Amino acid sequence: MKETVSVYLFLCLCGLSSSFYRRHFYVTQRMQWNDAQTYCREHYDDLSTTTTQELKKMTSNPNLIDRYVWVGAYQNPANSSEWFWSGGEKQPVEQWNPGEPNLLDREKCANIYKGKSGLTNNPCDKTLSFYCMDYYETIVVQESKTWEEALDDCRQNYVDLVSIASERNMAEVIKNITTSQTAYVWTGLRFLAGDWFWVSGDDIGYEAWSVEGELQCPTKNLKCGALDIKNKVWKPADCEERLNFVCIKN
Ligand SMILES: [Ca+2]
Repeated sequence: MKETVSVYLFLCLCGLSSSFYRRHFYVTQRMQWNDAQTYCREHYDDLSTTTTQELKKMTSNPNLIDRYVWVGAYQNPANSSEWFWSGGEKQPVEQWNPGEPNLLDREKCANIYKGKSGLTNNPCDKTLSFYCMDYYETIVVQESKTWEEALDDCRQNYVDLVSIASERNMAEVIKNITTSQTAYVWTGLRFLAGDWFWVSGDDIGYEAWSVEGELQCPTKNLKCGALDIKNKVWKPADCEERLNFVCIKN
């Protein structure tokens, strides 16, 4: 039997409201919008809600097999000019591509358009591949471990070591970090083969290095990234140091 292929794409860089991150999964099986929603709710949290920033990444995913790909927005049955996300929030009008949404009496579900950064609408019974999402929260683990041990712990008991890939992620982590017993905590930041990267696969776009922080080539022992809680900056640290750490969890 052919299995549905879900391609892990990226960890959302935009903590949504109070305390979560989200991650999108591209599902290549083609379904009508309603069936896609059911599928996502069974296997993930929901059909994807996206910000404008996420839309850019999702529409430029080179693995898209369709020009149109379902996401979670649908027309309010009681008001054809109003659209909601599957999760319940209102979908902002500025996310539509020019000229969309059109044909409001029959195109009641929303999709992204490969290569363009906005949404278009289509009839809900069209069968398309789609994006599902999972939500995550952050958790501070009050055990002091080396970076490798922390990584193992997060991956075994939660999802992964945290990425702090935007200002909002930073605010999110800082807000929830009050329980740490150490002044620095491990993050998923690692230096290997000449570059710093997030172990979860996120891009290093946003940066928050301490002044002495971003050394082009860190000295031998400072190849793991810790978060300095008080100063809200990243700092290269000895991977063997024992620190509390932050994981993302479902
Ligand atoms: Ca349309």
